[in-house]
Amino acid sequence: MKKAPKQEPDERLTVTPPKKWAAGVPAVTHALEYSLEEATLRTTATTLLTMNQVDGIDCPGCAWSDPAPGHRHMNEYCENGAKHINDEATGRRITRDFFRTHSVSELNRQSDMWLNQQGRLTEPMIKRPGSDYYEPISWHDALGLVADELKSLDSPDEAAFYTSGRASNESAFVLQLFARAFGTNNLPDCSNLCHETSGFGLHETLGTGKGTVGLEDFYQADLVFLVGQNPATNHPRQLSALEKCKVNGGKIIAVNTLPEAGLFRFKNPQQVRGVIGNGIKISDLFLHIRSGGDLALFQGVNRLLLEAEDAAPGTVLDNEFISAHTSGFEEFAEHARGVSWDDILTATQLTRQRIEEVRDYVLRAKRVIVCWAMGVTQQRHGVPTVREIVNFLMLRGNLGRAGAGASPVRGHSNVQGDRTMGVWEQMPDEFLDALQAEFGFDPPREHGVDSVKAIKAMREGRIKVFLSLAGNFVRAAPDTHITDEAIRRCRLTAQISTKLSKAHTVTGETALILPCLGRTEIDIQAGGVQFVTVENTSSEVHTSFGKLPPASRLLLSEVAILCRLAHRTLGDKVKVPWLEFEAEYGTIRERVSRIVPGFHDFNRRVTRPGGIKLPNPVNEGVFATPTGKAMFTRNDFDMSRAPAGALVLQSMRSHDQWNTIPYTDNDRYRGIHGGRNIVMVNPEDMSDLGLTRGQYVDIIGVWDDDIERRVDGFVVVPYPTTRGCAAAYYPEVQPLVPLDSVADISNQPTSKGIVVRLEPTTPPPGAKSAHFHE
Ligand SMILES: Nc1nc2c(c(=O)[nH]1)N[C@H]1C(S)=C(S)[C@@H](COP(=O)(O)OP(=O)(O)OC[C@H]3O[C@@H](n4cnc5c(=O)[nH]c(N)nc54)[C@H](O)[C@@H]3O)O[C@H]1N2
Ligand SMILES: Nc1nc2c(c(=O)[nH]1)N[C@H]1C(S)=C(S)[C@@H](COP(=O)(O)OP(=O)(O)OC[C@H]3O[C@@H](n4cnc5c(=O)[nH]c(N)nc54)[C@H](O)[C@@H]3O)O[C@H]1N2
Ligand code: SF4
Ligand SMILES: [Mo]
Repeated sequence: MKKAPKQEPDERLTVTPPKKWAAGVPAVTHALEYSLEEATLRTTATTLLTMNQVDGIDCPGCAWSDPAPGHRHMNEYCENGAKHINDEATGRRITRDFFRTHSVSELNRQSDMWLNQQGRLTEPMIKRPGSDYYEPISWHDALGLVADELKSLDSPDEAAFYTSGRASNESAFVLQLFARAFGTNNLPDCSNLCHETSGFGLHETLGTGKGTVGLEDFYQADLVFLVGQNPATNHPRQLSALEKCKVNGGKIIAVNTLPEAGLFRFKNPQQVRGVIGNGIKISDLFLHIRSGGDLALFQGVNRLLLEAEDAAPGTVLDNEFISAHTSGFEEFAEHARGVSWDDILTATQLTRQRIEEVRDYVLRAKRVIVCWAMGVTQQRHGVPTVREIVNFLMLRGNLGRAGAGASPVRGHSNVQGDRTMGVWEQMPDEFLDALQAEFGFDPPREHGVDSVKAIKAMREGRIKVFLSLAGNFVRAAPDTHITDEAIRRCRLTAQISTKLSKAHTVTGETALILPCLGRTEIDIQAGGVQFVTVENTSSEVHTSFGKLPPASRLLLSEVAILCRLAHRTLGDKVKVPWLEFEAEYGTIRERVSRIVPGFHDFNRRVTRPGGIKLPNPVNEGVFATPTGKAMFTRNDFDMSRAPAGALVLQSMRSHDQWNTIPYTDNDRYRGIHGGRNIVMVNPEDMSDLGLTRGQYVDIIGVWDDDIERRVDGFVVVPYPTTRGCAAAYYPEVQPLVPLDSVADISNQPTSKGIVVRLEPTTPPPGAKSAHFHE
């Protein structure tokens, strides 16, 4: 068994210029370095060679799609996928001795990275009221205790059930079934913090919340937009798809507040030219946009397209598509024609010439895809931005045909599947009716709480039991101090987890750690060896088979934990065969096949190579909107400004982390090594604000209430971010995101649009000195 690494903090924070290309040979070396630090050579070989293969382990990283069976590379994974999988397959273990020597409050003071590095959780633990230590507890007693707490509540709505997107379809389905059979729709999830905005924007306009493109579409596209997305770090194999697009003659436009490495050049380590050559140029046009300026950009482009049509009628717009499949065009067009250029240029900080160049690329392209991620969704006006992107696509009929469409690139490997399985606080009546018909109970109809509302309800004492299926809610959610206080007010918190995190150190009066199998591990139940299923960003549902022996013999699968808990809580009150579900997951899929559209014959179809491709109604010309057509919308963009002396801060991921969990404190592509408490500022803003490079500052939130939001001791790093826009890492700056600062309509926290001031400070005790290399 591997011991936890001794922490040897790097004395130096080193800053080198950002990289201009991504991947290549260093990516392979870095992946192996991290893997071997965590796991043995044999384990690494097992995980990596079966990763993303038919009958293999689905990568627990992002939701990017696999090529069709027969077209997969022997190494069908990226540097970061290798890190994610071996972070789970680590040889390190946390035993009961660990919890005897480390109190909960002491663990709470450790860094996110340190907690994760301690290894896999191995047995159920309880922190009892008044105690500051976790102690062992049997599964029987642990689940009995949760069941008793749930049964003692005055109303089922006093409980909330959080899900993070690594949970499988099977466990997600069981969780939502349990919550609804218990009587609540309180199903907050990580999607509320991630692509909720996309779901709303797409649903309103197209009648479906999902993306409309598959991997093959990228190969055929003439033009791909990458808006507010950092593929080299967060969806690395997307670069292979973009490479194919380029080789086939496609063009790429990147829109970002930062010049991210992978937006410029990609050296594909799976190809000879990537290993020895200069790789391939990715972006043909880079738009260095102001934070939150994307809506104005697409309005500008739409206005130019309308004007081009006026100048040469019948040559620019797809009038056939517009009249057959859309509604609201006239109102939209009238509005778009009236948008002022001054406003567009101020909101985007781009020149008109730049936006005209975009128009020219668009006019030359028959097939256009727009990809976006957190740079769009975690903004106040994210929903209208997504709607405006849809307007843009519809103008030239770039929907429902090959090589074109909308691509909200999903984060977690099964975040989309969890929603498909019913993990949403607002599931539509058709889904609830189907549950009712299948299981005979009456699911609650009133919407439940999302993540932000859950925090408010816990804070006000309205939610008393918080159960989490995967994830790290206290670090993923905004306004850390408020969220922590809310969780601490709960009577019971219970975490179904693979690894230790802050989620186990910020607890209710009673807290439980319920350790579970990860996706890499062999899952044997009474009915034999089980597999689970997941859905990727292209709506393909496929299997994932665990390959490694479990990290501890005391682990249960997520499905087993949830089924036993449901059985203990509900007994025979509802006619759900929980124990049959636990014994054989095929019986869960059988039910799903009768409840969720597109899943007929689920068990048989999902085991075919490549799995099931779920139909997207948009691609069949069906729009489930009030008009039965795709809807053009009129949107107004955000002209609000940070007050003088303030900056708009985005909180983003480094190259070496998985969401709330940093693996190391390096961010290779951005040239940051040995530290995460840094804030990237445009050199001209630095001189305006009188800041020097390497200087220490506190970051202070600017928000209209009387709460002070501050993080201390961050090093200023000059960086080519857009003027007025700064950048720092998530979750370190999480305390700065106000709970009430949410996107209109979707209620998603605005983690990319945080208004802050930087206040010079003296270096904290033991501070690292920063070294800058040109
Ligand atoms: N290695 C790794 N992979 C991951 C994850 C991880 O943590 N680590 N997380 C997974 C998850 S859950 C998700 S949701 C995805 C997230 O994938 P991304 O959305 O790529 O992740 P972020 O780091 O949040 O980066 C957002 C990008 O938006 C840019 N940006 C910020 N504000 C704006 C803006 O106003 N306009 C524009 N145009 N750009 C802007 C930032 O500079 C950055 O490049 O990644 C998934 N994959
Ligand atoms: N400021 C700011 N906040 C953000 C974001 C941002 O960009 N900026 N991004 C948001 C986004 S996009 C997302 S998706 C959320 C992420 O929020 P979450 O999904 O809640 O967080 P993760 O960090 O992915 O959760 C990691 C934990 O999941 C557990 N885990 C891992 N694998 C498994 C498994 O197989 N089973 C079980 N049961 N547990 C497992 C481990 O214990 C690990 O510690 O954060 C959001 N918060
Ligand atoms: S691109 Fe995403 S799914 Fe593919 S190997 Fe990398 S992290 Fe895993
Ligand atoms: Mo996400």
